[in-house]
Formats: sequence, structure tokens, C-alpha cells
Amino acid sequence: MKMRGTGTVLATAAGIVVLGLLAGRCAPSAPKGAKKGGAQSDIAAAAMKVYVAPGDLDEYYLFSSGGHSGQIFVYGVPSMRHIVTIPVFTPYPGTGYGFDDDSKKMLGEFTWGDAHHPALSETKGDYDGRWLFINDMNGRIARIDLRDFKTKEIVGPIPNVSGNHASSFVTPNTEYALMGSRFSIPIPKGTVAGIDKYATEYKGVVAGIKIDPQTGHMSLGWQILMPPFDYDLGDAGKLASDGWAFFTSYNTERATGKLEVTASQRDRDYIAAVDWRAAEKAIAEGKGDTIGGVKVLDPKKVPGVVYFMPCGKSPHGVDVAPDGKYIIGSGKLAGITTAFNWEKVQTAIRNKDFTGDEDGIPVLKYESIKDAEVPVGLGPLHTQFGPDGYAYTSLFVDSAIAKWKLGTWEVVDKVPMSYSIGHLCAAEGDTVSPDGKWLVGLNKLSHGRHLSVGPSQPESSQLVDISEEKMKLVLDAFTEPEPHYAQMVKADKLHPIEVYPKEENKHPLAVWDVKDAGLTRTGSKVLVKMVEVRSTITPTDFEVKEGDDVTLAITNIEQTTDMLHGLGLLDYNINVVVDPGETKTVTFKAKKKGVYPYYCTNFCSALHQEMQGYMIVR
Ligand code: RUQ
Ligand code: CUA
Repeated sequence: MKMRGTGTVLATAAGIVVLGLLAGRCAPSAPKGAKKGGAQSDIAAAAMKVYVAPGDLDEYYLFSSGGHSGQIFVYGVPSMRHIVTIPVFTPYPGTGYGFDDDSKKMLGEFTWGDAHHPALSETKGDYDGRWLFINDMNGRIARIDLRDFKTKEIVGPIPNVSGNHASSFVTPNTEYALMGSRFSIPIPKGTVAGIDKYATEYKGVVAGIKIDPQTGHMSLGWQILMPPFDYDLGDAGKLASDGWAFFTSYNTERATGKLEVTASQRDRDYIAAVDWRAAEKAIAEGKGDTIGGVKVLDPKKVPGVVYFMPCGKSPHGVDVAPDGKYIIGSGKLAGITTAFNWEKVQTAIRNKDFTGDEDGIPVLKYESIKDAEVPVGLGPLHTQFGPDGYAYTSLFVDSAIAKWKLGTWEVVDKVPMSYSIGHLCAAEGDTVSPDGKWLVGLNKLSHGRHLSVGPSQPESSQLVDISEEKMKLVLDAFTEPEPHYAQMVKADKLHPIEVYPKEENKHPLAVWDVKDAGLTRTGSKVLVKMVEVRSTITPTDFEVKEGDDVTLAITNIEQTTDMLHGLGLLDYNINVVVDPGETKTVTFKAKKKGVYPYYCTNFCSALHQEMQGYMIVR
């Protein structure tokens, strides 16, 4: 772990502290699960591995999806300490997100989002520390800038993609973020067809959102019309399979009603293999039909753009090995996971080794493209990778992680998870060069492995040491709803700023001197330029008329780390937080007559309580 400042604490010293703590806790009542002798020293060894002494820093950032909280939670690994919450699809009063004009506009009509899969930007298949993308089920993708850990852009709802779950997986040079319809619907949106027409009139779409390599700006890339299946997860090919994207699909029965029964009839569903370079080219050539205002490629008219790889029924995750040579996917009720050989897939495509087609999309022959069925255990969902050819597969039904070897297909170890693991996340485990070291199991249940908090229980994320042959569970952490996927990146790849440099602030309403602060009126429009600096909000009072449209433009002129100021305006539901060097605006109607105090919400100095003022509405 990294040590900061002068307090260089030797690992052994930290260990002694931990041992001391453990010994202390053994009397009078031993901590749950602590045993004498060997087990005790196991706990001490585990504690030493994860202990990050006061003032020291973690080695990795873990960006964990907040699910339907619409946020991202940032943890340090190995401590698993929650460091910060990045609001993305949901207002977050803690940082004033969703209250100021810009973030409010970005959220649009939505006050929630269901975020599942964070994706760090990549260069040559490695995390480059620039951006973080995350999907929302409501057809959106967001981009967070890792320079300041702020959500900068939300695109969507994207036309035609309904229930964007198979997202936001990015390609190896961040050319595209993937999207897919979990719920096929009649398209364009707004078209109505009875559920009895599901098999013929409902459609799925898989898509790529184009990402500008310089700015990260997102725009529509390509869309492909797909049969009415449920497109569940995705991953981008890399190295050997670069240029391709993979999506799992279930309900290839095209069934309706009780899907747990009706969509489990066939033995196999599919992984769709999309040649995204071909899709990109076809769109550039103007191919495609306009649906919902967007060009959509029909595979019948653009052959070669997509193929189906049969896999175990009702698959969930699909994961591409670091060298891109194997594609891992399985039925989620099966006891095996299949390793597809990319070279065999290409050969099968070349030889037209098909068993048929689905709405014009060729179906490859399972036997021709698989290399192995690995007996990982029951309920395989997702796979991550280590640096040494090892793969780690989460087993929902067995509630465990299986470690196995690519190439020999041997299952070498298993570790139980508490409880019901979904995704898992290895250090840089989705890149061309995974780190090994740490693996986090993102579990769906915690079943009271924590102090009781009533019926609304958190989820659990468990840290597993994978630095040795045997996996070792070393820490329980509790996470808010709902950790789906997470990504873990080496901390030194990120270079966040700590203040917004004054010279970079180009906001047209910024004021840097208290004498420039104050009110200007244009008809019924009132602009109040405000300055925040310890320990005054300037102006300390202002007057407007009932019915005025008021814009407050607030600049925090501090250039000191951590010197945030806020502005809470009572009775008006206004709450803005301004970081050092930042300018934010908030616009509202002065619809209530009276005297309304405003104040700084972030405790900033000894005279923080004095940092207040009055808005008078006549
Ligand atoms: S999911 S537990 Cu939303 Cu990624 Cu797999
Ligand atoms: Cu500024 Cu408190």
C-alpha cells in the first residue's frame, strides 16, 4: 500500500497494532468466527493484508455500481473503505447534484436511473484513467470525468434500445460503449402491438455509442435490428477478437408470459457476435433504415455484421479473456461454463458452418466453436481474469467463486461467498493485462452478517486475496443497493485535481472579486452574482419582487484543497455545493413573498455558522 507524508508506518508495526486489537477483542467475548491457534493467526494474516493505517492510502480504486440508487460508490482496495459517492442518474443533495441548472438539465425528467455496469475508458485494452461510463436501464449512458470525479454527460434515452442492460462495456480504445435491448418492444417507441404479436412485431436492438477520443463526448454510432430476444450482457472483443462485440441473449423462444417457464424450452440460447467495424462501415456508407430517427442496420440486408453463437440456455454474462482468444459464457442454471475459441468461430464463419438462421442472422454450430465445457459449479454468471491464465467465475446457485485455468480447463479452487454472488471484479480484471492480487465478490444478499439495521438490508461485497494459489476471503464490506458490476483500477493511473484552477474557470457569470458581486435586473429577470469565500457569502442580502425569475451564479473563489462552500436557500428547495474555483448557477421563480435565509451548507471554517444571508421577496 502507498504511504503518505512523514508517517511511514512499517507493515510489521501495523500488524502488531492489528494483533493487539484482536487480542483485546477476544476478552471477554471473542469476535464471531475467531478460533484459537491456527485460525487466529489466519485472521491476523488477513487483517495485516487489508489494514491501511491512518494516513495511508489504498492501492486501488473500486468503482462500484449503485444499481437503482443511480449512483456510483467509490471504495479503496484493500481497505474496502467507502471514500465517496458519485451521483450519476439521481439527485444527490450531498454534492448539490441535480439542483443547479447544469446538472438538473442533464438529468432531464428523471429522478432515478438503474445503473449496472461501470466501464473505465481504455487505451490499447488497458484502463487509461480518463473516464468512467455507466449504463442506465432507461436507455441512457453517462460519462464521468476522472479528473474531477463528476458526471459530465448523459446521453439518451437512446431511440429503439429498450431496457439498456447489456451496457456500458467499452471497446479497447474506447471507440464505442455498447448498448442492447433487454426488453424487446415494437419500434419505433410509441408503436403499439399486442403481446400476441411478440414473436413477429417486437424487436431487439444492439448498438454502439460513439465516443470522441479527445473529449469523451458521446453520440449515436450504429444500431442493429435483432430478433425479439432479451439481450442481457455484453463485452468487447480485445487483441485477437478486437473489432467484435458480444452480447448474450435469453428467451430465444420468443415467448411471453411466465418467462421462467416459457423461455426455458430450448437447450440453447445465443451469444450474438457483432462485427462492429463492419457495422461502423455500413452506417458510414448510408446503409440502414431510419427507425425512430436513427439509421438501423438490418442483418438481412447487411450480411456478415452479426452471427449467433449457441450457448447454454438462459445465459447471463459473456466475458472475453485478456488475449481475446476465448469467449466465456454459460447457461445460468448449468454446472458448466463454455469456453468458445475465437479462432474456431472465425473458421466457422469462413466455412459457413451454420445450422440455420434467426431472422437472417446465421447460427454457428456449437460443437464447431467450443473448446471446453468447464465444470465450474452451479449457476455460473460472470467471469474475470488474472495475469497468469486463471479465470474466476461467480456461481450464484453455489454461492461461490471458482478458479480455473484457461487452456487446461482445470478447476483448481473454490471459495464460498456470503451470499449469492452476482458479478465479481478482479484488479484490472477486464483488461488485456489483469493484475491478480484482489478480487471482490459482489453479493446479492448479506443475510445479517452485519449489525442489524432492520428489514432493509445492505448487500455485501467480499474481498478475496488471489495473490496465492488458494483464494482467501479476507474482508466483508457492506454496500448499498445495488452492486452489480464494479471495476478496479490501480490508483496511480488516476490523476484527479483537488481544486479547479482559477485560470481554467471560463464560466461567463464567474466573479472573482467581492466588489463584482451583486444584483442586476432585466425586466423580471434578476441575476445575482455571488462570491463564496471563508466566511462570507457576498452579497449578504438582496431583494427581488414576487414572480421574478432569479438566477444565482455562485463562485467559490477559494483555491485551497477541500474548501467547499454550499448554498442552502430555505423554503425554496435549493441546495448547491460549489467546489474551490467552481461556478454554478441555479434558476428559480421567487414565488413566495417573505424573508428567506440562505447559508453555507458545508462546515468550512470556525465562522462557518456566520456564513449566511437573506433573500427578501417583496
Ligand atoms: S447483472 S449479477 Cu445487472 Cu450485470 Cu449480473
Ligand atoms: Cu462556507 Cu461553511
